[in-house]
Amino acid sequence: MTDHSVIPVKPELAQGNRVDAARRAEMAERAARDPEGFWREEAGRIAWMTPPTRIKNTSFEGDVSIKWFEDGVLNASVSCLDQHLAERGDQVAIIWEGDDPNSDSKVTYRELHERVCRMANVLRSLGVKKGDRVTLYLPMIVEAAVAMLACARVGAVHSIVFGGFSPDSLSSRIQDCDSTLLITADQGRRGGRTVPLKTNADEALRSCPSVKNVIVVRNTGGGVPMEEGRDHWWHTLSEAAAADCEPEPMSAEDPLFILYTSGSTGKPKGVLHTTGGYMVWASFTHELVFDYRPGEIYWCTADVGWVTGHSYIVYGPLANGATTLMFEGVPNYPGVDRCWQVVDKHKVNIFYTAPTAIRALMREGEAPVKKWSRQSLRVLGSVGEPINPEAWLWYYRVVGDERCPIVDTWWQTETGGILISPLPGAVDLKPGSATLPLPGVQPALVDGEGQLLEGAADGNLVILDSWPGQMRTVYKDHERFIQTYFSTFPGKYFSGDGARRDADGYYWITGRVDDVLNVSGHRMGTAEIESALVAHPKVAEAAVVGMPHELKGQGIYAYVTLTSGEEPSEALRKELVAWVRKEIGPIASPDAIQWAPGLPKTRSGKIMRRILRKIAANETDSLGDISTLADPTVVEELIGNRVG
Ligand code: 6R9
Repeated sequence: MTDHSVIPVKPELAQGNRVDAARRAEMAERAARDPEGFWREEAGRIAWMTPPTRIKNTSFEGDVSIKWFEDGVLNASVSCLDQHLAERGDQVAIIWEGDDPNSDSKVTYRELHERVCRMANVLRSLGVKKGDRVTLYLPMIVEAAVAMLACARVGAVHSIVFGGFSPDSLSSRIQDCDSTLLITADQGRRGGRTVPLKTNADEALRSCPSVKNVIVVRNTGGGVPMEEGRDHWWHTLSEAAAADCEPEPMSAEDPLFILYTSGSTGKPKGVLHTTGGYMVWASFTHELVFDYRPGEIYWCTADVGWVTGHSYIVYGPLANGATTLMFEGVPNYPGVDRCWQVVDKHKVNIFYTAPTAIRALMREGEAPVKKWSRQSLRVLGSVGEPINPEAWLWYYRVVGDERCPIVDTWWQTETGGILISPLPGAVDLKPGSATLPLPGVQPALVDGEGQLLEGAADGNLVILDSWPGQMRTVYKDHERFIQTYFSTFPGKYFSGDGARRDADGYYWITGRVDDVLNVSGHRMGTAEIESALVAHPKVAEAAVVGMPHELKGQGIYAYVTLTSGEEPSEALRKELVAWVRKEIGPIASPDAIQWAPGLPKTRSGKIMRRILRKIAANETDSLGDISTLADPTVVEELIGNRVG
């Protein structure tokens, strides 16, 4: 099937949708013509202590300044909790499904409110004040959502570090934002294995003098050392705390959270999101893109350590009064039918996952899917990387029985929420395309010189004007924010992605055009992996590129030059893989390491990654011009010793 195949909206399935094609067009037109009026109304979807009168005050020029709803006052936890108590206090807010299929629990809005208030009081009693940074290093347990909302309630800025990251990655993220408090758990559980969170945290904290207190959730009960005066059990503190807590009044532009993400250079950046615009965007997009209807059960399989977990497990769904399912485990444990078993068990209506999971499940065939009814499913979503049409069609045909529209949602940590996606029942689908921008979003394509491209075209994906959920700055480094996103094409936000636009105006994201890899939907900077490798005493130089990978989308291919006197060996290869896992985390494990006595460099000493990418992808008949290399013979040598 070609990518020009269209799957039109099925009118019988679109009945009851909040937004149909006409309404979508009306919204897009209004948002473009009268952004102030449009966003003033949409701001009403969240709870304000003082509603904003100034709506949009943004500039992509010069110093780049982005402010939305700036004179509004609110607290994100009130929008997610207090706002719902009168109408749906006894409705389930979070369904927690454990790694072990026999463990689950349900938390109502009223219970969640109480748990958040208690933890917020605990934070205050430990001296946490508005603006302080709190780092969270937690598994997928209800306490993760409680901790986020408790930070929001007292005005502290949370920084979540994915539980799969190493002690080193954790400590550098704590140091960058000077957190004074860390919340972690004894251990996590994933796919039947335990994750030593507290042990990792202890190791990380040896180089984090700013952290004065550690709150530890007793999760698995696995014994862990507690440091007198520094470490406190979550349950002890929270049982002793009062069950209500005054929310801190926050200005719309006060920070809500920092989330570190990989870029093409240097260490991960602290992406900063503020309160008002982010909350409006999370709520608006969650409702529109998933056509969320009151009473529905919604499941996003992401981890709260990534932005998808922030916006589409916690803030968006809770702001909308949804029932959000939080899953501790992995899609293939204890069996490859786990997702569909959970869908039937909890009658999930909306299911949102990543292409890498779909591809892995697709490989197991249809039987594990067909074993379960999946009758409750109504909308399916995809996020994190381009979805190939084969996987899209399998998802549509096998998982959704051709009944559920698929929303392929393009966005980034930086964008706060979804920017390009079909709306169910309002936009005809094309397998593999993220389709059209949401109302209020102005994407465009530019060529290498920054010239706007019209009509059907292939280019760099930029956004021409601000939307409320946009990141505001890189934490403590506004210059880097301007440099990274607004200097390549001045006056425009550059996403780092390439895209094609077809004759219908549909966007097809082709992937990163910078040195960022997307491995199973996780962003990895090649520079980070390279610096981990060269930190090994036997490595003189390293160059990392992406290679096509059937399941992960992209795999990690590393070229390594050893220090003189060192000999390549299988043992050393294993040692380097283990080293990178330890330095960054398992998600950064190289899939292939090629010993490279020399790397292709220009005369000025720049590594020509274009050539390394071609060799890794086994496309050596199209290397292009190599005449500018200082020593073209290294290329022959590298081709001859390609791995895999
Ligand atoms: C939400 C999230 C962002 C990068 C982004 C792009 C890729 C995300 C995509 C997609 C094609 C989609 N990406 N969604 N590519 N189609 N539907 O994943 O944030 O971790 O910051 O990654 O992921 O390359 O630039 P983040």
